[in-house]
Amino acid sequence: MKLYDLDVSGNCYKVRLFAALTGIPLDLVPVDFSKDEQHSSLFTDLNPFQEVPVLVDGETVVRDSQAILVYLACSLSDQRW
Ligand SMILES: N[C@@H](CCC(=O)N[C@@H](CS)C(=O)NCC(=O)O)C(=O)O
Repeated sequence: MKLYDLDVSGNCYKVRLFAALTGIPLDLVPVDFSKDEQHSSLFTDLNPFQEVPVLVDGETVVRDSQAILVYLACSLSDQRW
């Protein structure tokens, strides 16, 4: 799973923390806000809200930290939503 991430973001941090505590490996993809990457067309295609975090798991894209936490929790018990 890929996490589009900003290191100083609390919303990203809670996702990284949950994944670390539960042993879910994440490939971190830094989004460089100093270069305005969150507004680039590449990132906007992924998340029209132009915000991090974004989780990509195959075809599934989750665009909100709370939703990502639920998604990861469900993946632990193999539930699908
Ligand atoms: N509801 C969103 C809010 C995410 C959010 O506010 N992300 C901030 C960073 S913490 C962001 O990407 N802001 C975009 C900007 O400042 O251009 C979530 O919890 O995932």
